[in-house]
Amino acid sequence: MDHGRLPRRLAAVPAALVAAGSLVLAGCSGQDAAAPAPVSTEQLPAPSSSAAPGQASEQTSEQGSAGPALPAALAAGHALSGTPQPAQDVVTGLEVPWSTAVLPDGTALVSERETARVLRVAQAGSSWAAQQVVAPGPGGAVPDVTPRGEGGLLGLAVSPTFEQDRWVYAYTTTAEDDRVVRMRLSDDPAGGPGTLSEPEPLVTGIDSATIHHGGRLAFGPDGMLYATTGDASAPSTAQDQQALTGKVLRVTPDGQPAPGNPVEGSPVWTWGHRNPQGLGWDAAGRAFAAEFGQDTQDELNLLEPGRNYGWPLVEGAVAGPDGSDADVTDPAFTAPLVTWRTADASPSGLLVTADAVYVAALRGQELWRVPLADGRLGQPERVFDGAHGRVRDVVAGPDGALWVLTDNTSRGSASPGDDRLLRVPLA
Ligand SMILES: [Ca+2]
Repeated sequence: MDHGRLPRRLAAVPAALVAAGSLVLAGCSGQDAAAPAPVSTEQLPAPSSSAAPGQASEQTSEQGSAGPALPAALAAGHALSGTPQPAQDVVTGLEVPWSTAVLPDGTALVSERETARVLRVAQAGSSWAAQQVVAPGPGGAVPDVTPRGEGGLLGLAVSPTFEQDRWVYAYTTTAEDDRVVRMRLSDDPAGGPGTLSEPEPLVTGIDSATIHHGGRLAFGPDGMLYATTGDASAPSTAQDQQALTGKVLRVTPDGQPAPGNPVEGSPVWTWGHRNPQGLGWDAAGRAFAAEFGQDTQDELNLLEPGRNYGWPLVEGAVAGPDGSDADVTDPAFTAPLVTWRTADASPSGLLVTADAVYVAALRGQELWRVPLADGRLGQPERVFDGAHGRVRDVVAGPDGALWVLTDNTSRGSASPGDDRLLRVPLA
């Protein structure tokens, strides 16, 4: 990767991370198979001062305007710190929930993967209650969603300028593809949960199979929309920079390839991913992503534009299924910061707070806390110790706690319809 070819404005924003290439594997021997193995405890590279989130950047100063405000979802995470306390129920009786997104009014939206419903969680007296937002599809669901396998109604994201534009973004599986859409949320003057408009397609034609959809959406500190895509069971496409699968995409809020992407006119931001479902930024503007490995190692990565995260030549820090001849130390591949055995993690959603990266883990039935201090990661710690089953997502809740979705109804569960939105206070 020749970073010198990146447009200057991009190099000034998230890619002050270019030095990440200097991170080297240190001690991922796999010998302590019971514990996750940080592969680097070195100082993470800091973005340049001109790229501080929410500040005027080189990119925006070229446009002669102030920098974008930090998206509320990121700011809310950065305001959190402390030790996780025992979890409490916010809402019970959810059916395969996938994503939570908090609105400026202190309510939150939850997507259900298979019903394609969007629920609005609002305070009701001293507790919380969920009601279905009415969308134009059958039964008030989001239209054109065709759940299959791991696909359906997946990630949600709220526009950073929601109070002006009312856009809610969603990653969906249709009969033909995976796609990113947006819908306008209208409030109900009578105090009900509101309505969603017909979806406007923004990014279409993402190949879709039964498994490996990716599906996480998040607005970055640069105000651009990022989407994680899986390899759709076609691993080699992750190495094809023309394909939309096995990537992290970066587009404008209108769905156009974002200015300054590694290849102008392409939405591709990073590549070589298998099935990334977690995405977040720290207060310094570093991008983190979590990704499912196949049989050996799951990953927490530091993302920087134009980098190749290795799949299917490399899995975690070892040779991948197509990598019998690959040199996993080749700097052409960006190594993960942390790896887990797939049985311990299988990570989905991710939240960066002031002092940690939290990772929701499905197969590992865990909420992992990876300490983050002074730009260094610490040894991952278990928060739930299996107490809540499979865990799908973690966000900063509107009440100052972590809000966490379980995922126990999607696999022939013994307790159908009993997935939960939990709150985990920090103290
Ligand atoms: Ca990788």
